[in-house]
Amino acid sequence: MREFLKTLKKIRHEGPDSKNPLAFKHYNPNEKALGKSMADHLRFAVCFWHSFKGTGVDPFGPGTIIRAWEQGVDEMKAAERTLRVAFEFFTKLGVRFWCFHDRDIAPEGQTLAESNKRLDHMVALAKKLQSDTGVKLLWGTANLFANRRYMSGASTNPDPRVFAYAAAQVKKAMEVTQELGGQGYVFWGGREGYETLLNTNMKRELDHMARFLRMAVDYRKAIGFKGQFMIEPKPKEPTKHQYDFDAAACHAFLLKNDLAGDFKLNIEANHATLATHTFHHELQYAADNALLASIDANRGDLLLGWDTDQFPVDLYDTVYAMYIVLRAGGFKTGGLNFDAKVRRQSIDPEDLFHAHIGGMDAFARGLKIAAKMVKDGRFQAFVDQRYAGWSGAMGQKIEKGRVGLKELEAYALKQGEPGPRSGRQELLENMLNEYIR
Ligand code: XUL
Ligand code: CO
Repeated sequence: MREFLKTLKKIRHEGPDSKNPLAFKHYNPNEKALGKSMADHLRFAVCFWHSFKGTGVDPFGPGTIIRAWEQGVDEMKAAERTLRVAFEFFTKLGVRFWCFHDRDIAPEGQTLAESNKRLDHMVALAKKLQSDTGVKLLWGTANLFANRRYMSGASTNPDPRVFAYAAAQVKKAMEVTQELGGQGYVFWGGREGYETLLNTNMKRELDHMARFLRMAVDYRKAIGFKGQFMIEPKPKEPTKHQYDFDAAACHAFLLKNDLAGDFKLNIEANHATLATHTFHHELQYAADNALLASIDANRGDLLLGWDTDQFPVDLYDTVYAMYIVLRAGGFKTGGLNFDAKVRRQSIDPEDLFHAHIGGMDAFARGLKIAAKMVKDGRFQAFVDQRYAGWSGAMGQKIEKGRVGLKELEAYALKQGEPGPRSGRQELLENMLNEYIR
């Protein structure tokens, strides 16, 4: 295999005292936490769109990132080279998974038929590269938001011809995801939302979105695709109001439309914060409702307040996240996909390594710390003790639905004032800091 990233070697674990920026300090794939290897716990994936198609474009100027391997060749040759470089990168970084949108790996053609042909060509190459390197596909998806035909949405477009085009694209993207052994398929809302209710029939659009997802479920069954279907919540961007606002909104939509058994969620950190939730709130909601399948690992910036998609380096975030993932039983088909992009000034291929090494080390530390928290059981013991009354006679009667307001009134009159107890937040925050070091 031709090397494009010649100067960059395989990234190895050198331990916490290493000063080598191109080495892992904490991520050690075979090291065990709670009886399972770090690689199996974390299931890292590189996302193709940001890391290999991102150019650093922002609203004030065009891209700043120019990749040498894409220069001086036609767009299909550039696509082939980019895919080869990506697999070289995955291998040198030591990740076991990748994720892509149809249009990231194969540029769109003049017609749908040509786009499909181009995609087939690139999928054949991806299949070969997967088998040469052992890197697997975590999930695939379709880009139903970049082309101008989707400016008013895909499945929620006022024009059924656009709905049909999007359906055709999802059908094909699902087929190629299956061809590549994808463990999941993601539906992120793209432009499914609205800018103004003055031109929008929200009820009709949401019914169409449900119809679209139902068709996808039917087709998955027809072709025997076993991958996990996921919805990725996001509250805004690109539209002012995205329909898949947050985990709870997605859950309600799935329940209403009898789709809850067919979908789980892919929770993205920066989408959670855009919804004015914490990342761990969204993870906990998903876990509590058996909806937590996968994570798009990144972070936002409080001062910017938009979807900056930065690489995750905040230890509190990774500790909280892994504490929830571990207690939810870990990833099955999902993993940690770095849906994150290097900054506009980070123009060298080397920056892609720094970004991923930092993210992987931050999650490895998060995992180690969270595993210790689970093992010690101090936080769990506190919570159990706080709710201990519910295991008592009256608590159980309430939980089992054996009493009503009348019985509770009699009980309260007899009991008198319950007497409040401290929630001990500061004590618990200090205890968390004992672990984060
Ligand atoms: C957009 C986003 C997407 C999805 C896949 O904010 O997160 O890249 O992850 O379509
Ligand atoms: Co995402």
